[in-house]
Amino acid sequence: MLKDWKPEDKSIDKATQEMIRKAEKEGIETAWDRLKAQLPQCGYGQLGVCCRICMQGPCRIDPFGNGPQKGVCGATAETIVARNLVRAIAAGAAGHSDHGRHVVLALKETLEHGTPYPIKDEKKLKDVAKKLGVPVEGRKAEEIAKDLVEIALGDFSKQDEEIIKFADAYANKKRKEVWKKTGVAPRNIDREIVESMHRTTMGVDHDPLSLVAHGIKTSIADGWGGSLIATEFQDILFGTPKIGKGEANLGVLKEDYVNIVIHGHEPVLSEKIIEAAQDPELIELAKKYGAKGINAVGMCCTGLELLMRHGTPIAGNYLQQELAIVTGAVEAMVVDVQCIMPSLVDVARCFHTKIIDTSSLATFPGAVHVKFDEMRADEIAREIVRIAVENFPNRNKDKVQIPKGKSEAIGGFSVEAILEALGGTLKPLEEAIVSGKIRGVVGIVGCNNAKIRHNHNHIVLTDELIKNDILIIGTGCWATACAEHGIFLPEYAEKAGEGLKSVCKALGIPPALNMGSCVDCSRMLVLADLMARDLGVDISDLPLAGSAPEAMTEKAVCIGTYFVASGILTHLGIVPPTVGSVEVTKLLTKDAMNIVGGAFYIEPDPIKAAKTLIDHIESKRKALGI
Ligand code: CUV
Ligand code: SF4
Repeated sequence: MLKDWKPEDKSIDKATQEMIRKAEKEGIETAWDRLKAQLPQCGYGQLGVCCRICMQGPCRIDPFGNGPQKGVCGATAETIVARNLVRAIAAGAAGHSDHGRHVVLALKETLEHGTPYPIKDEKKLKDVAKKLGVPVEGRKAEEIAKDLVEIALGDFSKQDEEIIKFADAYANKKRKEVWKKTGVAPRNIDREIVESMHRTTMGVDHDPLSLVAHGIKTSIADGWGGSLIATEFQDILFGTPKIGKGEANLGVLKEDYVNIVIHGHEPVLSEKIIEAAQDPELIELAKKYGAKGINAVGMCCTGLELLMRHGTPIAGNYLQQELAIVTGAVEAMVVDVQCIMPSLVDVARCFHTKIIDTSSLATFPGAVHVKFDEMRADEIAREIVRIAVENFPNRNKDKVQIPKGKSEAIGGFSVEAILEALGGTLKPLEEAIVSGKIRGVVGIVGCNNAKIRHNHNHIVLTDELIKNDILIIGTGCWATACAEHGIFLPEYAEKAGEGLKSVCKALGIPPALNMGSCVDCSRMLVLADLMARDLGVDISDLPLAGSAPEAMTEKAVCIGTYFVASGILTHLGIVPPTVGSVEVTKLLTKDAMNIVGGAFYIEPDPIKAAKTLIDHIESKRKALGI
């Protein structure tokens, strides 16, 4: 099937296709080539029935019933699939939550030793404090912040059996009751992740039900804990996003400028790099080397953080990272953690591009290592930008080809910005939903996946839903995809159904709203929770659904799971490695609905998926009597 795998079949985006063609012509290997080399992929792995947890393995279960039905220890397909799933959730939760911890520690450093990260958003600080019951009247920002740091770190370390403080403060009562009744209220973010590893190590938990339940608990610790903490503390330190303009796609790279691409996840790094890129001294230096200036742009989730807060251009999403280098115009790609292909170093070798790794926990062999340290953030950021600038004379002009493709995009839809746009309450939105102008809301998240035509599912699903008067909110690589395809423009409302179109026109907003990076999926939870409180119902009663149409990472598995745990039907556009167990599949796609009010729904075809999500939303409306 992939013998004739053309650039047009790999991505729906013209700029991306152009760079795939350039890579092919120049013999540069990309993710699609490596996927092709992997085919056919292992059937056992695809079903999730392979176990490597102990050294008696690897064990695998024959899905057709002819070969072995148990591993050496006696584990069945049900146990093996459930264990693999829980480990994926734990890894995803770890990624988001460790990121959250880093932000809290940055604020702690600021309070104790004065880092170059002052508190930028005192209003947000006070809002978060009020939610958590921290007194604010007559207190200095630093005092309030100190209490918040303590509570957040407590959620990573407390040893009692009570629900973590952030989930307790942010989730509505009805939702918390569901969690308590089911025994999935998380007690400590780190502890749930550790317990996931403990339960799934050789010879511990073998019951798919209790395993999946603990996976759900761990995911809640992420969505209503680690990720939420990341978002809230980032807003406090770097400012809460406001509605504003930006640009997206490979075309944001500039031929005559020093191009720096900032790729990864944690704004603690990217915030400082874009500051340093505006340093007059470094701009002078760039000019001395014959460039017109410095062009710092984002990539993947850290790019979304910058786009949300500063309108910084974003060069692309996950599957475009290698292609940014293929333009031949990138002086440096600066990376920290998560979703960064180790192959970047190989692609960079075909050009003058320097890959600079900065996180003490992520080293890329062959990269330049400039490890980041909050205390010396300004100095290190300048050093990184200087490396890029000094690399400009090494650029080979003959190898440069920057695709024209880019689009403008409105973003910055934090919950606060949405409320402000609506005049302080969600009422106008809720009224539009009750009146039926907007039928419901779908939150779309997550990744690209080399197995899925790049951006295809994101765009087709979004188009189909807005046509049916469903407002879309979302984050991650979905957001970049929409930004690239012009969906985040108010005029795109023309493509929406009559009802949604009229609401968008009245408010001057696009029919799909960019809420930020992956950790900002917590913003969607907060929004859904606010709506539930206003209407006096639980999140599971609302006409909502979720989707990860091009899911790829373990983080996406975790996000999907906490959407389900929050009472939301969640679509997956790729068949997850859980289908090797009938029981686990039934648990996730059916039984969960009766237990937590949400479930997974698997459908690779985005048009079919849209239909099911619409039907689900209509059934929720009916139950609400609207
Ligand atoms: Ni954190 S997790 S591929 S960059 S959204 Fe994009 Fe987003 Fe998935 Fe990664
Ligand atoms: Fe095999 Fe059991 Fe060891 Fe897994 S834990 S590798 S199924 S013996």
